[in-house]
Amino acid sequence: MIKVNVTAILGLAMLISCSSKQNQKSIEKTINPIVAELDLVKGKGILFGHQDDLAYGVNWAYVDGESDVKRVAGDYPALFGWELGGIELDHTHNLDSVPFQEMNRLAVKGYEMGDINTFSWHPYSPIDSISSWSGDAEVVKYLIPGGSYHEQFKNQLDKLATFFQNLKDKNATPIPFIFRPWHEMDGTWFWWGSKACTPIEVKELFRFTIDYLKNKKGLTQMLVAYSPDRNFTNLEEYLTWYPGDDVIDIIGLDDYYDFKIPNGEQEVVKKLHMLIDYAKEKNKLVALTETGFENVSDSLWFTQKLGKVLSDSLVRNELSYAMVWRNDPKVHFFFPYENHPAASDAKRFLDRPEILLLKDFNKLKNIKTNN
Ligand code: BMA
Repeated sequence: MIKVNVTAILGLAMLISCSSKQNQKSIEKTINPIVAELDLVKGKGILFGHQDDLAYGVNWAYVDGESDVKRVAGDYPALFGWELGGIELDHTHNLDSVPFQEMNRLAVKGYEMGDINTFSWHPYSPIDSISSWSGDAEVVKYLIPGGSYHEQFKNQLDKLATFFQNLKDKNATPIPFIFRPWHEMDGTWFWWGSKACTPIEVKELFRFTIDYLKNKKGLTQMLVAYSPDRNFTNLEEYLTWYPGDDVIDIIGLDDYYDFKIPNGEQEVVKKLHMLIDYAKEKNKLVALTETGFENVSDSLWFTQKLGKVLSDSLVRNELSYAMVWRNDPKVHFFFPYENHPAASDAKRFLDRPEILLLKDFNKLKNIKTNN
């Protein structure tokens, strides 16, 4: 059923691209199926996403069919987030102990269910294997073309590419996905952050990464998200590290902190409006690529904070998705588990018509494709 719809959406995407007003015979580009799907939901709702949702939750791990979002709200998220840190060192498990084999299986399953998959990557430095959270370490300048560790970096990208190439459906067709590397570069906590390298170096790193994965490794089914953290007050600042319109498909924001300050929701809305203006001008998608409130210790956070931002009329009409971070019982969680004090509020938030879980998303795809 879903496979038929996805095929139909692909058809729709080709149709849109063929009937495009532009007379660009030489640029025969087909639209990525994820773009077609997200265009379809635009104005009708915002996909809700959750990191590692199918892998583990607060009271369970690796049980097929489980999901903390489903336990609380009766349905799966419409978008699943996954983390690839460790793959570049041939680790069998990512840095949060998720086996890569299992991640592949669950991401493929998620796709077959109708979900969109998005991947983050917190690599260990190819120079000395220090973790991503080494905000003072000078790494980037050695990785970019001409740098003394460029070949080792390419070797890391080869391993990442192999994982992505193995994301295939039953017919061995490559599964489209979103990749969100080098995020929160405006922060000071990563070795690609504002303390350790220059914007020009980050742009080069970003451009090289995508060029290599798409053009050398053939990963043309990939969409790319640009996601600084919240440290900007205008568009120019937001675009400080932007690698270019030819590289980026999704104009993103990672924002936890603004939600913690009084009336911070207005700050998030203001920032999203800047992103929306830019995305409209450039014909791109917009997403709140990472957010949440650690351990959901405000029991009304979902309706009163996140819900407030997502019900702003421009945001509601233009945002493609919003994703909350993972539920790891040993570290932290960002979606309430069953009977948690915030669970009923989270359900109320997810029940809102503008928030789309998997069934809502699939229904929208059916309606359009069956017409
Ligand atoms: C952070 C935390 C860490 C985790 C990392 C990568 O926000 O959740 O525990 O290792 O993301 O997933």
